[in-house]
This record gives sequence, structure tokens and C-alpha cells, in this order.
Amino acid sequence: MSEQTLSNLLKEDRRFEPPTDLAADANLKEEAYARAAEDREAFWAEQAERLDWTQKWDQVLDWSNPPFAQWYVGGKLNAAYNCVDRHVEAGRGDKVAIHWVGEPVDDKRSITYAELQAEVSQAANTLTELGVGTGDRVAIYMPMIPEAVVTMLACARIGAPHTVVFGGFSSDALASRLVDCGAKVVVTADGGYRRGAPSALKPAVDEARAKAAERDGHTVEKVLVVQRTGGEVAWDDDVDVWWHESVAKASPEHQWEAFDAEHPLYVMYTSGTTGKPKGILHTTGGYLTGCAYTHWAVFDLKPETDVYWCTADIGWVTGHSYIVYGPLANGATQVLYEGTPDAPEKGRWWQIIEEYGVTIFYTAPTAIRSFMKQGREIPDARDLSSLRVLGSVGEPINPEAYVWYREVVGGGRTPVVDTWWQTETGSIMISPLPGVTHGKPGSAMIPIPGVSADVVTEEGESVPNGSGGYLVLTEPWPSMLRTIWGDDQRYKDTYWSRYAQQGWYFAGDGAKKDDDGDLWVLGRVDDVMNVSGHRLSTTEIESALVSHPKVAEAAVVGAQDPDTGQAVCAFVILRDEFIAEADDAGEGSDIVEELRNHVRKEIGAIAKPRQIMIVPELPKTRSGKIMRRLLRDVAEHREVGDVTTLADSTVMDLISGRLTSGK
Ligand code: 6R9
Repeated sequence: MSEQTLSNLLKEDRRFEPPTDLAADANLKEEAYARAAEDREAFWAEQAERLDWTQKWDQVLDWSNPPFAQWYVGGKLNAAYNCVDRHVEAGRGDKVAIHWVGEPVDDKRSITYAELQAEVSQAANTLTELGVGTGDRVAIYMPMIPEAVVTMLACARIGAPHTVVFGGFSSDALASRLVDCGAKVVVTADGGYRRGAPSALKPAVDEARAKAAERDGHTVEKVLVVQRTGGEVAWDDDVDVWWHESVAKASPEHQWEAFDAEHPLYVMYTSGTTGKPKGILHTTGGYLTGCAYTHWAVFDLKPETDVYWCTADIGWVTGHSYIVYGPLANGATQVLYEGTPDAPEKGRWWQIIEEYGVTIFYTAPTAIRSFMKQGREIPDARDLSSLRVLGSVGEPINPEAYVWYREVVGGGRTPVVDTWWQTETGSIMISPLPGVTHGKPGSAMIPIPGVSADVVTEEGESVPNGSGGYLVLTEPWPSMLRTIWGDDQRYKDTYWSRYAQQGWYFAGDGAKKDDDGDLWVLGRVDDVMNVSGHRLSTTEIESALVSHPKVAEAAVVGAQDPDTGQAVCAFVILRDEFIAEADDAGEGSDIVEELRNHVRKEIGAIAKPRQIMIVPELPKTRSGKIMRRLLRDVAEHREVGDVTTLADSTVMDLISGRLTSGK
């Protein structure tokens, strides 16, 4: 990392102390850090006590065969019982588990824990009837409707690992996942709603099933279909089963059984930068412990009074850990929203927060930046005073976005917890604790109690404060992935070979320690550019661009350059009021020059982009991550690669169109 780069990030000197009332009543206090460090296993045993076990473990951690961990060895439990039934048994059956908000306005439904218990039991009975046994895999390809959560829990209840495939993925992506995990049954819906219009899902399942059979000889035996939109669907009587004709008529009584702590809970596919997606395997006891503990500690959850809302899709890990397993294990009341933030109106999210009195809100920086772009009048029009803790996840949050989030959404009162973790880590690893840690815009601060992380050099030396390097996790943790489904070797190679000697987990992220020793996650290592021998972080240049008043959002890539190795290329979305100005001027206009000079001023001449392209949209995955690989293709004048994981695959046409028209 160049000195210049670091000093720019280190100049962030805004600090926000925890609110006194929150600090006084915080779930986790400062002492937890020392306690966890002193005896990690005892600390994690204490966290596992949050769950109900039918048989207690004999050993907290077995790490005798690294990197294959076993947690809570010998323990037995049922994840669905822990998320649902035990709350009913404790007399909280009438408590709302899920305030479901459909995309069509007024299509809403609140579900109590007792109702959830009945529905999960019915779905478990139906899955069993369809031939799903313990250990069989069930794929879930659904919109954000309560049945999606019900199905995940029903799978957990019968010990059938689920694999949720995001509903925006293509039939090809679905087919490869069905084959890779050998799914026996698929649960889907006829369709879902997106921006006011029904959009079909079942046809993609039919196609994927055919492709899996033709290409790989894999048979999906049954497809269970929820009727959501009422649209026409092709039907195969031998395979397809309606939810309302099966689940809805099944018995609401179901006797769960306890599974081993290491019984597979789910497989979640995550894209590597290239190549075949990796099926990340999570197991039961450790994963659920990690979710329950972090959801309680990091959001300071008070289950009796809080209304929690995580805006993620259940098709990615945040939806698994922080919509399904964490909040439900903790008996929380939460909002589940089907739609997009801006349909039918730009202020839909703020309206929902006002209507349900949401107190804890968890979303992604990309969403925050798009709200900044629309202007503060929209959230200002709603009463957001119920909010008390705000969370961010998915990518580094630029300091400007952090401050906007805190000030505009949080009314200047709410701590912002910037939570770093991955599909592989299962639950939050690095984050402030809202009642303990002061906030520092842009920094995820330090590992939470129980987690050990470091920033190290290529050789594995811990870097001093003020320097950058690679982020590693130096001790195993309960919710860690156990392997890549069907590929132990790839698991070892991807995560454990880089620092094999030390036995550390390599996260694939670049990070730095500031002068206080707090951590700044800079993004994937493959997002680190090397310009004339200087290491530059894409995030940092993006943050510099976003700090310019005319810029709404920016993505930076390093493109091959004959002179400098790589050169900085930026793609910029302007704030609405400046778009006309740029359109009139075309490329090479004053605005582009102004932005290049702005980056030079903020970071230094080395970071000044070779090229800035003003674009209408950026290519993003559904989890909000910018697909820089595609932008690199554009910057290097190559044909644009695989776009199947984009949330909106037309975006690349928009960008390419803009470039060829010279604007
Ligand atoms: C939960 C999730 C993991 C990657 C991770 C990193 C980036 C996530 C971040 C963050 C900076 C944060 N990331 N949270 N970077 N600050 N608070 O997003 O999982 O989809 O597997 O992505 O996301 O690069 O390595 P996943």
C-alpha cells in the first residue's frame, strides 16, 4: 500500500460515541473482549447455551484434523425447533415472528410464532411425503414470500440440507446448482412481483430441470409450487405439486428429531471471481450459535421491544443468517419485504419503517448510495425516529455514505455497525458493538469477542498500525464453513493454502490497520490495483469520487496499460441534477476533468483516473456487489463476459451503448 493511499484514509477523524442509554443497557459490554480472549472455548460454549440442545456436547472444538473443524462434538439439536417451537413452548406463541410486506401495496400479513410452527410442520410433512429424507438436498428458488422461510425451516426440521438459489438467477445457473448438490426436490413459486409487475419463476425451473437431466443425467423428482401471482404455468402431473393442495392440507403436527451438531444445514453457492460457483457448506450447531450470538450482540437485540428489518434477499447468505436463522433463533419480531426499495414509490422503505416502527435496520452500502442520489427529502418525509441501530454489510461503506446514513436515516442518534463477514464465515466477524465501540466512518473496527483476525504481509508478518496487507482469521470459529460441497481439495486450496504454515484462514480481502489499530476492509484482493508499482485500492478511489458533490456512485477498475501496468478506469453515475450537464457536454467534458482532478486532490496524482466514463447504471449482483470483472472487460475493450449473476442483465447493454454513442 503506498504511503499516499494510507495517509488519505487515515485522515478520517470523525468519531461518534455510543449513545449513553444504549451503552448503559448494552447486551455485550467491553469486558467480553478480554473474557473471550482469555478462554475462547469457554466463551463459545457460553454462546452455544443460547440454543436448546437435546444432548449437550462433549467437546467444544475438535481441531485435530485442520482445516476440517468440528464444533460442539457429540451435541444434538434441531435448528427449526430452536427457531420456532421453543418460543411457542415458552409462551410466546402469539408474538409476531414476521411482518410480511408484499410488493403490491396492502398485500401484507403478520405471522406469529405459533402460526409459523404450524406452517413449518405442514411443509415438513409434505416434504417427507414427497420422498425427502434426512440428508437429501432440497433446492429453493423463490421470491421473498413467507413460504420461502417456511421451506428453509421445514428442511432444517427434517435434516434435509437446503440450497437457496436467488430468484433472479437464470435457468442455467439454477441447473448447475441442482446438479452440483444433487437436489432431489425443488420448491418454487409460479412467479413473484417486481416493480409492480408479476414475473414468472416456474418456467426457469422447468428449463433447469430439463437441462440437468439432458446435460448431466440428474433427475429432480418433484417440484413443489407456491401460487403467488396466479399466472399460467406449464404443468407436469408426474412431477409438479401445488403448495396449496399439499402443504396447506397437511397436518400441522410434526414430530421433529434432533440431529448431530455437525449435520449439514445448508449449501450456499457463491461465485468465485471466475469459474464454477463454490457450494459453501454450513452445519447445524456451530452455525446457529454464530448467528444467534452475533445477531444479539452486534445489533444489541432486545427481543421484547425491537422490530428488526434486514433488507437482504434470502438468496444470499445475509438472508440466511440475518433473516432466518439469527433473528428467529433469538425470537425476534422482524419485517420481511418482497419488493424493491423504490416501487411503487421512491420512499417505500421509509414508509415501511414508519408503519412498523422498525428499530434495527440492516442494509447494504449500494442501497444507501442510491438513496443519497435521490436526495434527503425522500427519507425526511417520513418519521424514522423509531430507529436505534443501523447496520451495513456487503462491501466497504464509503465514509460519506456512512455519515449520510447516520445523519439522514438515523437522525444523528443511531450507531452504524459496519459488519464484515462472508458466506464462508457464516456470521459477522468484524464489527463495532453499538453500545461499546465508537463509530469511525469507513472502518469495521475490530473483531467481535470470540473472533481472532489480523492483517498480515505476504510472508505472514502482522503489519504495524498504519499499514495494509491481507485479512486473515487466525483461529477457527463455530459458524465457519466446513468444506466446499463435494470438493475438500478446493476448500483447502482456496482458503487454507496461502498461510498453511500458520494455519490461518485467508479471506481474500485486502485490509489495513489505522493508527489506532482499527481495521479498514478495502475489498477483494483482486480489486487491488497496481499502478506503476503502487498498490491502490479500488474502494478508496471510489470513495474519493463519491465524496464529490456531483457523484452518486462510482466503480473503479484497473485496466491493463502498456506504460503503468494497470491504469485506473472509473465508471461514474452522476447525481440526478447533474446528469443533464454531462449529457450536453459529452465525454471529455469539464465534469470528467473536474472529477479526475478531484481524485488527484483527494488521494494524489498516482490515483488520478486515466479514464472516467459517465454511465447510467453499474453492473451489480443481486447482493449489491459491483461486478468489476465486467467493467474491466469494457475498459480493456474485450467482449463482455458471463452476465448470468447480474441482478439486471441489461445494464451492460446500457453501458456499452453509452460508450459507443460517445457519451
Ligand atoms: C456477507 C457478505 C463477502 C465479501 C467479503 C468482502 C465484502 C462484506 C463487508 C465487505 C467491506 C464490509 N464485504 N462485508 N467489505 N466491509 N462490511 O457480503 O458475504 O456475499 O460472501 O461477500 O464481501 O469483500 O469478502 P459475501
